[in-house]
Amino acid sequence: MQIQRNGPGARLLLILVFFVLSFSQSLYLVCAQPESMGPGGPVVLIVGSGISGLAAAEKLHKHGFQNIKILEATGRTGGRIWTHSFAKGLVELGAQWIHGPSPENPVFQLSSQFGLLGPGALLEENQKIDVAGHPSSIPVVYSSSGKQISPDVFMSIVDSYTSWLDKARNFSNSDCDPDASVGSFIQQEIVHSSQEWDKALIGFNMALLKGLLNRECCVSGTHSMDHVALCPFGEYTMFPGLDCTLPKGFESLVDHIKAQLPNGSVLLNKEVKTVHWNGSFQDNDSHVYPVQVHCEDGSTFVADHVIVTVPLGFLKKRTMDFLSPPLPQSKIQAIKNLGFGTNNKILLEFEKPFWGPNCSFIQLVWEGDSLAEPKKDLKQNWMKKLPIFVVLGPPEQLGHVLCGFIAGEESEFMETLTDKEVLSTMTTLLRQFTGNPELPPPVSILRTKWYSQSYTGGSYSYVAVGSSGTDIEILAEPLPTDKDALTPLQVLFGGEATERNFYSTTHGALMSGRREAQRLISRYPVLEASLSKAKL
Ligand code: 6YU
Repeated sequence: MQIQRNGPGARLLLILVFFVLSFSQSLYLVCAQPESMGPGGPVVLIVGSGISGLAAAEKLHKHGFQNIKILEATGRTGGRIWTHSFAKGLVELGAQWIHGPSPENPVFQLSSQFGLLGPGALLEENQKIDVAGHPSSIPVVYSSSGKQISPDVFMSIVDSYTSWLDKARNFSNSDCDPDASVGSFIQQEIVHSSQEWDKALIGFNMALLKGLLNRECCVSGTHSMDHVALCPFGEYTMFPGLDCTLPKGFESLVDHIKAQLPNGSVLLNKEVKTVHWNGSFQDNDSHVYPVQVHCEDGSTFVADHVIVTVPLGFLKKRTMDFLSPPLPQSKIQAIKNLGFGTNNKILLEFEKPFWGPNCSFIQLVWEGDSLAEPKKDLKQNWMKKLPIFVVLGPPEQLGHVLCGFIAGEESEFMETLTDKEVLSTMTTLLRQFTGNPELPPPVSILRTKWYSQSYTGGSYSYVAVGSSGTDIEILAEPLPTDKDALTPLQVLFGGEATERNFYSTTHGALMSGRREAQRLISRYPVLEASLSKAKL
């Protein structure tokens, strides 16, 4: 039968479609809304007040959810965003740069909306620069024999190294050995290329490359690039833009997001011990909820939904007992497979700078270093893993501060030492590399201990050999895992380690929080509808 556009048949069809749609919408509302939904809408608990948890709360609040509480184990909000006083100003203990600050990056968007960016970050030309994750300036390079290495020599090796790293990003799961690592791939490229090197330079070039690989370990937050999976390496996506910092500290962004929430939304010093789900838990008004959260201090909270945003490092320690009933096997395996490593900072304040005004970072090269895994005598050798000092600034506001980065087991060992021991080692190291035995020691030190932080257990996630982007997606799947769109969701998972293309970053964490908020919002169209009505 042919239906004419404006004929009675078409009208009848339209009425029928409208009727079916309205009926299925009402059916959806009845089924999708948990039976226990009390006055004020669904009760949502968020575990963790990092940028992921806060972003989830802010989005839910904006969409009409009124019963939201964030439970935070520590005495502060921000998690791995942590601005601290040091020297004459502020430094970052966690996230330092907005990676790829351009309009697509939600951390950039928010920071710009709140007026938190400096003039450089607001320049359109800076937002367009595509550095593809590589440092954009030329360092001052010192070798362990106290010599300064010519930037040309260093940069020619950097150029080759950068091209191999870019090549490593071009694999996909279909054309690559799943057991291959980024480290082994780069080593192959080095061996291949070294056949053309002047024999006298081979040892020196290897030492330079070892320094670059150690730097890469800091970027990826891993002990060795041999642990980072090759096939999914290119899934990590970078926005354009010249990395920038927040002049009032990264935590100023956290404070602005938090300020959008009603007072009392964040409960500090509330360490969640266990998330009980798939249950029937009553509140004082006899409403029944499927989830109950138990805290270490004995308090309990019932909820329709809980969004867990704790770091992967914490989940690794509590895989088997953080949830009751426990996590499904697929999630347990994903948590085990994915990598979570340590990248620490050693901040040193100097009375006077020994570096020039144009120096933005100092690269160290241990002569005689080879690509092989170094000797395990950590007490003796831990400092050899430190490849780079970034010059922080501006000196007028901060003073003269270097920030050393160190990753892996050596970084975890450094956490066990005293400040005095680390300061003394850094003084010896800098005297050796600058060739100046009289170099005055730093006047103060501050360092991070991300591995020992019980609620973090390291710095950030990476896709380890034996895992893939699919593990990230499995980690992000809500519970129950029943794919039926009408099954009420109980436990949802956010946090940087759940973003397949943007893991390990603040923008990835923020996106993950918004993603999980959206997952809930789309289950409650009635809240959306009443909010829009109220706005009219
Ligand atoms: C970025 C950068 N950056 C340096 C260093 C670190 C990180 N990142 P959170 O942990 O924040 O929140 C969870 C909360 O949960 C927390 O408050 C806990 O206390 C709480 N909690 C835990 N257990 C609990 C319980 N039981 N009960 C209640 N609460 C509980 N990112 O954008 N720029 O410059 C750096 C850097 C030293 C440690 C970084 C950087 C990572 C971000 O800091 C991090 O992803 C987010 O803040 C995490 O937020 P969240 O909310 O998820 O967790 C190819 C390829 C390569 C891939 N790598 C590329 C490199 C990019 C990373 N760059 C890093 C560089 C630096 C310097």
